[in-house]
Amino acid sequence: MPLTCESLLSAHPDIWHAATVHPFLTQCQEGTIRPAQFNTWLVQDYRFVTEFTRFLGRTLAAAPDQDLDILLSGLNALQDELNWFRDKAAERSLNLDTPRQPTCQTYCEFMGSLVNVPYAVQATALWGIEYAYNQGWQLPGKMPAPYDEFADRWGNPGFTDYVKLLAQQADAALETVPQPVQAAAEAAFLRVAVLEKDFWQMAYGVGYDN
Ligand code: HMH
Repeated sequence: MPLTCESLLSAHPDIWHAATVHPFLTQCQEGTIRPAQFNTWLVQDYRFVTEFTRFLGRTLAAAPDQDLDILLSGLNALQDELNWFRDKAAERSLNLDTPRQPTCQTYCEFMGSLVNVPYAVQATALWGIEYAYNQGWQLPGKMPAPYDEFADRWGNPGFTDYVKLLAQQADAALETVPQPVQAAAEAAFLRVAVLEKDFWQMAYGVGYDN
């Protein structure tokens, strides 16, 4: 049986739950998140997305012809997303040059490590990273302003479709690789899940400090 994205989720429900259900998101939905926490997340996530863009670029470089179209649409969306982050930070007078916190740094280093690995591993990690936000921002239910805009960015139907296509591409890549590469893909998925959980928690470790 080849590994699939679906089989990863059903083999590891607890760790995936911890990656996608967190008080940070519940408090956004309730409108009770403290600005210091939200702003900490926002700045760190911008720093994350700059590195994630490079990771997607490396994944694109290794992709088979038939996957280029979807990955290019992802890169195109990230161009918009980086500009949107800059707008959101400016609205809140946040300094995007704030150093990365250790958790963000660790996550970025992990993505940096996915350079000389088979495409199947990169594609699985890419799907996991995107699906974590797609689920995380959707699961709490409708969010009030100003958090609705954030929930919609990763929860909107177009993004949900994109993440499904990423899963199909990862599944297709996993089908053709030997068992040790499947094991590496599973390890990458688990690492993503832990880092996602830690990333939400990071917002509570420190207040935003300009
Ligand atoms: C931490 N994971 C984190 N930030 C994001 N913006 C995404 C995933 C995007 O899917």
